[in-house]
Amino acid sequence: MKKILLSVFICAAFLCSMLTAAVSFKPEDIKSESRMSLGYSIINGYSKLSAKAGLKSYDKAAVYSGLDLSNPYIVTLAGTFYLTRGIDLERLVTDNDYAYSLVEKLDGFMGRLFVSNERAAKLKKRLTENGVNIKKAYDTVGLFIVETNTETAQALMEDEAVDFVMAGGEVPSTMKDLNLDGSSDALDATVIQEYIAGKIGYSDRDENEYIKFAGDINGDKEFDIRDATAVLKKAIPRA
Ligand SMILES: [Ca+2]
Ligand SMILES: [Ca+2]
Repeated sequence: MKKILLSVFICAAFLCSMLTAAVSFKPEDIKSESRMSLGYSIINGYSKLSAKAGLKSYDKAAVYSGLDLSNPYIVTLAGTFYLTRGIDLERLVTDNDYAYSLVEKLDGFMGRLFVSNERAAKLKKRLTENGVNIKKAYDTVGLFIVETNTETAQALMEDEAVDFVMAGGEVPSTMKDLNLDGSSDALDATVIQEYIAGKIGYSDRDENEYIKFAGDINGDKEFDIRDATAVLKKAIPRA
C-alpha cells in the first residue's frame, strides 16, 4: 500500500502524470517508471486522436521533458508539494486554469529549492535553435508551451528528450471522451461497444492506451461493456 501511495504522490506532483494515478495496474507493475511511461503514452494517445478528430490541433502544444524521478531529493520534494497543496486529482486533468496554476507553483517551488532540469534545458536550446516559438516555459518542471505544426509535434513525440506532447497545450475538458468530440455522452458508449466487439481498433499503442484509459467510465479498472452502460446512465438526465 505504501508503494502505491508513493507512486501516486510522485505521479501527482507532475501535471499530466497525474493521469496515471487513476489508471489500473497489476501489482507487479507498481514501479513509478512504468506508471509514468503509461501516463505519457495515454497523453500522446489523446493528442493523436484529438488531432485526428479535429478537436485539438498541434498549432499549439505542451511539450514535457520531466524531472528525473530516480532522484530521491526530487521525489521527496514532489511528495511534499502534493501533500501540502491539497491537490484535486480529477480537477487537475480536466481544468486547464487549475492545472497550469499548479504547474506554475510547482515550478517555482522546485526552482527555489535548487532543483534543475538539465534535460529540459537541452531540449529548450534545441527547440530555439530549430526556430520553434516557445510561448511559455516552466524550466524546472520541464514543460514548454510552443507554437508548432503537425510534423514537428509528431517528431517531438518520438524524441527521447520528450516525455509527451499535448496537442492544443491544454488539459482536456473530460478524460472520458472516446470519440474525441469534447464531451462524454451516449456517442462514447457506442465507441466502447464497437471497440469491445472488435469493430474498431487502433494500431498505435498510444491511441489504444488512451482509449482503454478513457473507456473505464465506472472506474473499476476494467474496460468492458459495463462501461458503456455507465456512460448511458450518466448521459440520461434524471427526471
Ligand atoms: Ca465524446
Ligand atoms: Ca470499467
